[in-house]
Amino acid sequence: MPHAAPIASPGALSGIRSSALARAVESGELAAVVGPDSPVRADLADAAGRYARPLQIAVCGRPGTGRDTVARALRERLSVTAIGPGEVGEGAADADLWLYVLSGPPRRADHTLLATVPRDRTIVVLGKADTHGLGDATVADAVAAECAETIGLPVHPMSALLACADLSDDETDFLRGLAAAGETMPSMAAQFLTASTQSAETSVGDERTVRAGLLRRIDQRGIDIALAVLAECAGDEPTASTVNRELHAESGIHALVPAIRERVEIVRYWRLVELRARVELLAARGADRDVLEHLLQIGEAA
Ligand SMILES: Nc1nc2c(ncn2[C@@H]2O[C@H](COP(=O)(O)OP(=O)(O)O)[C@@H](O)[C@H]2O)c(=O)[nH]1
Ligand SMILES: [Mg+2]
Repeated sequence: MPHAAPIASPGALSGIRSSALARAVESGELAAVVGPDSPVRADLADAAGRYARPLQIAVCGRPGTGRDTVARALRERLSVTAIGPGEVGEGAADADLWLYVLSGPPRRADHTLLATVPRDRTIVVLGKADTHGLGDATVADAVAAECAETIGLPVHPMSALLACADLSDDETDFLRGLAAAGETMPSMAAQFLTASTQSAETSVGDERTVRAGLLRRIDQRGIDIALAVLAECAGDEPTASTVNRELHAESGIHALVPAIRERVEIVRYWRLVELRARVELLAARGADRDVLEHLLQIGEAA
């Protein structure tokens, strides 16, 4: 009986996807191909569980580019399992996709790191896009296009800080007051800190502290967007959740959804390759060998 290699050749790529193994695991019947008392039943159930685990994305890039914030944004906005540099551990080996964070035109270290991740499963973002050209998103688009040209992969501008925005009602009320007074975000961040006319106590604490907190949490562009939203809708009192939603929408994170979807088939392929390797090991042990080898056959009619 022909035995497939653990890593399928390109020719086997379509075969592996329509194999008896793929059908069994995707219909939830993998463990049931053997009897209830089979010594491999628990191993098959375990392998099926692993095959169906949630999509896992490893976030990488040079330190300081915003990797931890990107990982948090992926978890909070897209509900995927994301591993940032702070969480690297046993989970990193299970990555399905890699998300590489650039901070600008790639440097030598970026090229070196990018060469270590699988190109067909890597999505590249220009992080902290909000810091490129305050108030003019086309600047980040242009930088991202330049990066894409250099590395030969699409580059998505993204502001993870905005994707993670979680302004409170009090902070929103404070910003609403500024918008009503006609205040706009100055081009120098320090001027926002000192813009307070009086060092008044606000409902959220000392005004300077509140302003510093807002800069840290959503930065200049976030404040700029929030002030614009609050000024525009002065009549119908937008809530914190309205402002947060606008900040999330402006962050660019939603553009990653199609980029992730496009790679679902390749992720499925690599998971099947891993599953085959496990089933091959089980078959080699001998119990229920015929059943397992039948599963491993490639190119059978569905
Ligand atoms: N303006 C802005 N700052 C960000 C963004 N993402 C991260 N930062 C800030 O950059 C610093 C480093 O972030 P971190 O996620 O820990 O980067 P890491 O060292 O690559 O993990 C922190 O002060 C973040 O608040 C972003 O999208 N925009
Ligand atoms: Mg960090």
